[in-house]
Amino acid sequence: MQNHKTNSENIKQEIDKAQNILLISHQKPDGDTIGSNLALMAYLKKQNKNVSSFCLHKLQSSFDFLPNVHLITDDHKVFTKQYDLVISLDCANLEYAGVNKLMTVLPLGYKLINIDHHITNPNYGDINLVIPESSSTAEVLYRLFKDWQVEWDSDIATSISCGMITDTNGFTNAATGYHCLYAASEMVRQGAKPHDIIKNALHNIDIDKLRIWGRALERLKESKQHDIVYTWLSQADFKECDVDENSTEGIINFLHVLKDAKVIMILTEMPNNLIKGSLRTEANIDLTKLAKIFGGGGHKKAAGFSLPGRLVYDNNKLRIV
Ligand SMILES: [Mn+2]
Repeated sequence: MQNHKTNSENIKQEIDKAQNILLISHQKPDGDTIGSNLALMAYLKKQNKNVSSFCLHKLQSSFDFLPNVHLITDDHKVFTKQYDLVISLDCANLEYAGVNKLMTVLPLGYKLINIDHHITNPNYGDINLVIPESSSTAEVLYRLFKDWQVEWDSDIATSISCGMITDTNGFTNAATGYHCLYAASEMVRQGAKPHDIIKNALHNIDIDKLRIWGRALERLKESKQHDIVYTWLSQADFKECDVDENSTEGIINFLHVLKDAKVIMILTEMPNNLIKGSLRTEANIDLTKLAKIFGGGGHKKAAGFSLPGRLVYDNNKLRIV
């Protein structure tokens, strides 16, 4: 069991001592890992620290509205420099973050601080602040900043809000608790504009993408026997709608609007003769057990797997061949 207050003080002490600091966001970045990174960067810059900030993948343009987002780089060279501190944000582990190999290049002598909210986080840092009850890493950071009595500004408030809003899907998922909403209201007081953040970071789907969502929606099938609602998308769909497989992100979260669906599944044909399965539930079911049958894994409420093959639908039946 971590003592948050002690960890919070330890982190503050390490930051006070450090001059050169590297911040790390996870690959395939979302609004939480980016918002947390930028909020901490803004604070560190105010303390006159030299800050480098890394994410393996280029950021989507939907994050362009965030203050100083251009300072996050995907240039591997940042790993050749000497740091006093390396701080990972929203990274359940370093492999998931996409940096485990790059970290081996880092000159030794740094301390690793791990700030996160994933329950699966194995506390891989020298100092760990992992709060699974938090809606987002941004909310963990909010608590830190409260402990440190940080002077808020609208840039910090916007970045923290972005993390909380995106990880709770606009304050709609089960992680949206009292602490999250309290923090969110204070961030609005400090200059964050929730409507702008939602508009930029969540309501940003273009027409081609929505068309492929439409295909997935019109094919929805229900298996009463297995308590599952499912749909699928083929390579032909992606070609015809002129989008790639990433455009399916978001469909499965949208399907939470379904009444009485215990398990939701989307099967997606990938280009390399693989079929990707995504599973979600809001019921008290452990989806990792289902995913494991197909060699996959994940979280209780969100899991996935990959299978070789192609999807064929005929005679009202979906088959993998
Ligand atoms: Mn997160």
